[in-house]
Amino acid sequence: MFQNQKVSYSGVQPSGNLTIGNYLGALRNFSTYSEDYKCLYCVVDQHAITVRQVPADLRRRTYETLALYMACGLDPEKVTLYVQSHVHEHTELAWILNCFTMFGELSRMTQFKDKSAKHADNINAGLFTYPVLMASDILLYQTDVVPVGIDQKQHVELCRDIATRFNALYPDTFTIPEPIVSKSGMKIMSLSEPTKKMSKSDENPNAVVYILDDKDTIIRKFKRAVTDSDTEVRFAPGKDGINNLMSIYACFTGKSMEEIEAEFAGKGYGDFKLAVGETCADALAPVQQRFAQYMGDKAGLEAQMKKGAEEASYIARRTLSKVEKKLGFVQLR
Ligand code: AQP
Repeated sequence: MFQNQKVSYSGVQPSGNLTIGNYLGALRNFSTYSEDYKCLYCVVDQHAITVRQVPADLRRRTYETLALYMACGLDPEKVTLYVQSHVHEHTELAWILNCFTMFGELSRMTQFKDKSAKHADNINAGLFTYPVLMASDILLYQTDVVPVGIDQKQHVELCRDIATRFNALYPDTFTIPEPIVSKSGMKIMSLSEPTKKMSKSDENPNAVVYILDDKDTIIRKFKRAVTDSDTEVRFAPGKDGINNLMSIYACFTGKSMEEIEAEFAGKGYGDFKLAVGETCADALAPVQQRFAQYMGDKAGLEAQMKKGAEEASYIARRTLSKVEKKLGFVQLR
């Protein structure tokens, strides 16, 4: 579709303040594809309403997420950055794909199980069909690669199954996408419950390091991170807290676990936690500076949203029209 250029697609929900899990698992890796791929990165606001949102917060975070994309190095002149609800083809294709997705498949999704346990008073149909909307996001753009954190790999695999099923009935409709999990493959865990994923919607702010936290806050949060009664900085089974901190340090420094163990040999957890906090804060400082500049220009962000939506719509329309034609919908000219 893009003169033989491959397509990279991903999205982030504006469902809370973005965390270092979102940064290390996804955002930081998006710019890797800017040179060789046609890239589209979306602020997936329609996914966010599967759990209740305060409208003013959702609106503010939609701007912030777009600004963070740019602050993380995505140049809107080279990549398409847009907001999901601005391109109506996402929900239109999602309806069609719902009819090609099995109840049993959706019931097996880990995120659905986790989120329905967390929001037992609001297990809505959107939460259940979330992966179908995500499949629609990806397939609309004939995507080749989807850079995601490991927690989202299952959804991309379901998307592949849906596309393969559709293609078997209506050949050559969708490109089958490949999930790309960053080399470290890390799932960043909560600082207070290190067996649980670090999530932007966590109610405990001390469990989460936000991309926009200031240096003192970041250092304080790492100092308070739950570890164990051992004192040696060592990556080992059962040491979930320290393993998580070592993974975070490894992601920011590029060091191996052996190198980290050697660096902190003979030093205690206190020194290590301080180093993790300082390294993380220093790495995020330039992102925060650029973010502040972009947020200072709301009109500029809106212009980007408009440009991105136009670029995305053009491609989305072509795929949706191809799908509708194959299904036998009457197309009026
Ligand atoms: N803890 C994490 N470790 C590694 N990667 C992560 N991602 C999220 N958390 C971690 C990756 O960030 C991208 C955007 O995620 P999302 O906004 O689509 O939703 P999510 O995966 O549900 O992220 P959150 O932070 O947990 O949001 P809430 O709390 O709203 O559910 C994805 O590529 C994801 O893999």
